[in-house]
Amino acid sequence: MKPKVVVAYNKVSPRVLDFLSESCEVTNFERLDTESLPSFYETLRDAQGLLTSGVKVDSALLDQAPDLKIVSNIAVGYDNFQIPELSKRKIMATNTPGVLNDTVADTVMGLILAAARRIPELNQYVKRGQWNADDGVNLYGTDVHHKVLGIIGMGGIGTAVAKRAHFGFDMPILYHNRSRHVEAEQTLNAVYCSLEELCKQSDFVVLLTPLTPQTVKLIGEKHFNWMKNSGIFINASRGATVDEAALIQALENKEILAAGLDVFEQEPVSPDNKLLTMDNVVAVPHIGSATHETRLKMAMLAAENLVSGLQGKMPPNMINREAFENLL
Ligand code: 8YV
Repeated sequence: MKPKVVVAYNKVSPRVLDFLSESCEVTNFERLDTESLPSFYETLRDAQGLLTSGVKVDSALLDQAPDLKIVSNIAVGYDNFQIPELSKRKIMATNTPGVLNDTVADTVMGLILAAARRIPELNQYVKRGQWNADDGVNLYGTDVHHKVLGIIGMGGIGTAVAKRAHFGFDMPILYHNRSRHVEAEQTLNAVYCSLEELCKQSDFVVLLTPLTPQTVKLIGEKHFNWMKNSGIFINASRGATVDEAALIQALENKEILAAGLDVFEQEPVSPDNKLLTMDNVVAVPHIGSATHETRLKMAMLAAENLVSGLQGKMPPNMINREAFENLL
């Protein structure tokens, strides 16, 4: 009998569903809302696999899914998974590292350029018919090339950003990370430094750290004070890694020049959020990895992780490997 798998992801490609259906009995929930939730939980009751993106997998959900063997996230970040709880129940957890690095790095460079050169603001200006021949200095932005880039979180995405900045924009790179990245130091001249030094010396501060209990509100008032008044802050990690109230205050008080944000404390962001009223804030709706090509690769990799786990193998991108060392 094929194992039962629940897919909870909006618009998973038919190619991924076909691949899963070769070895699993698949039930697909494109959206979880009050209407579909009872049937989602009902289906989970005897499911062995769950393929999802961003759905909170905690003890409340796991209590409804006693047969679950593996949960596979279509994302590199897995702050939606309660890992200790999954490990305790001997449920495998997987994610999708690597395949999204270049795409997210492109988004980060887009946010840097958009914020520095005021592209969304000036796009509106032109489209509203406000452009006139006398315009001059009031349209100026700030250079990106040759400016200092500070990267907080030098993993695969951070390295892909650093490559673009080093080779394409001649930017000196500073970075802060849990561990040293020798290759980035050797090939990109990246210089390791403390968070304080990074904030003080960078023209652009890019936050890419995963959300963990240690990184909640990692960046707050102190860090914005350390940053240059001409500094631009970019967040492409998770909204919760930044104290959003402190960011709003720093922008209002002109402690920093601008921000480019892919992520927010609350998503979708509330229309009342003050950040949305600021011309010097470039905001996009958590689209870091959102291209057709990359989202397909992520979903396929997540499906492969799921199938290999259900076949009793160690999935290639296992998060809680230590919980299984003696079992698989
Ligand atoms: C997606 C992400 O937004 O991979 C991550 O951690 O944040 C993004 O790629 C996520 O998969 C939600 O769909």
